[in-house]
Amino acid sequence: MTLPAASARPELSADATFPADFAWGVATAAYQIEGGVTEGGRGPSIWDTFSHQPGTTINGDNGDIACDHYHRWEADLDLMAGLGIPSYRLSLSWSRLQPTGSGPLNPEGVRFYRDLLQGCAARGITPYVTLYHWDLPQALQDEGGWPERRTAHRFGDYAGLVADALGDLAEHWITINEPMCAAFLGHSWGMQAPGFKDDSLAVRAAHHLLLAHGLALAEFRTRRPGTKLGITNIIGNLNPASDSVADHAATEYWDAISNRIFLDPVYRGRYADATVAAYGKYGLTATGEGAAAGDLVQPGDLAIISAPGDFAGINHYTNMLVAAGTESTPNWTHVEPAPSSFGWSNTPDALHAVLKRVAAEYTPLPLYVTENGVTFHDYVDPNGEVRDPRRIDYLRGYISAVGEAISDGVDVRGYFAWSFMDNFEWAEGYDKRFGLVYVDYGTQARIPKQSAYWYRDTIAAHNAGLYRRTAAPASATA
Ligand code: IFM
Repeated sequence: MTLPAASARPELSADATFPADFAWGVATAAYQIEGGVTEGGRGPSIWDTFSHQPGTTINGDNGDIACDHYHRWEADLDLMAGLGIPSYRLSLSWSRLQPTGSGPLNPEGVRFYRDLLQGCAARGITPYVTLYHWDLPQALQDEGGWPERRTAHRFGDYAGLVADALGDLAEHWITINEPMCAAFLGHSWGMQAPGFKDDSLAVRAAHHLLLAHGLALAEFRTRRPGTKLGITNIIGNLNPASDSVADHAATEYWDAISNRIFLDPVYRGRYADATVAAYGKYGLTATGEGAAAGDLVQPGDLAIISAPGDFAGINHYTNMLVAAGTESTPNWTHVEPAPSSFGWSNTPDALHAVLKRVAAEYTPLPLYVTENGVTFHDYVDPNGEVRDPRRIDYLRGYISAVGEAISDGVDVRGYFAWSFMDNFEWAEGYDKRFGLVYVDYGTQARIPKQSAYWYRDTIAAHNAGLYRRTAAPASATA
């Protein structure tokens, strides 16, 4: 494919700075793009099961074929390289690598990911690899899934095997993507796999996902001491809808059960009092001190969960106004203006605020924005082009916000646009298009959107030294 020539220098905020080696990237996840769900010895995952149940996804969509990346990965990497994108965050399908979630790795799965990661290297693309992006092997779900403690240990075992089999091919490893969604969207809100609506299961899943993170980190530390490790959390920016005491209290409550439930244990080594106040009824305690056998939080769990990582991954999409409602009913609204086709806002200051908050309140570790992006009703125009000026506006704002946070002293090392290409957006199926590259699902043609060229030119402008540079901070490791 011949790509259009670079346009004029894309403008970012004059207050933005970036380190010379800033990681400019795009992100995807296995189930959302791979397809090939019965090929290469892959076992079923909870997303295969869930998406095949009537009424769970828009239009009954599923990931059986998705972007057919399993067969088209070479052309996809060629396109990425052609767009000058130097970093790629991808995830491994647990059930492709270990079909039932225990036992030895599947050699065909290992071969696929070794080829993929070596394919990145061959094209000068640096991979950032996520071990778990929501696709639990169905066999482990049949034994109770994340609400069961043993699943965390299965994940630790899996991580150790992956470290041995693939750990030489990437430096940066993310243990778990967005435990908030895996736990709560999957076990409390019922809108994602495995589709439960039970807060107690969600809280148990949350703790075990965090424990799984810590166990995986320990396995990698032992087997691949040179790798850089971290967990990715999705962090919303929450503000009270009014000055009322009730709205402030509601905001703190939602912060405790959506953000702090994952940030505090990893970076402070204990669950916040506000989180325990909300979920103590399901067995959550601050540290597990004095727990009896069988209690949810065991002595030692928080030490495992808070073992030092090398970076913190932040996914950010939404800015929310929180109004008092009932304890069990979210009463928040996304902030206008310019809602996406998801109804999400275009409010870059929210990302700036999240980065500053995590750095100020939680960790001195380098931060990576491991996902950020937006959906619109993109379409191919009669000239065969996909014009998405609102996505360009969104990216310009959010990338500027990252650069401004860096200028303010926050150590941000990279930004990964979600997503490289349109893909299976979970319960929203193929209805929501997040990609920089348009996917025609009928033909599997890839058509870079205007925003892909804008991103290419932004990266090129950075490489040419057209944006202000930050010296790399001395503090950091990753
Ligand atoms: O598509 C998802 C991704 O899998 C996890 N983070 C949020 C994205 C957009 O909803």
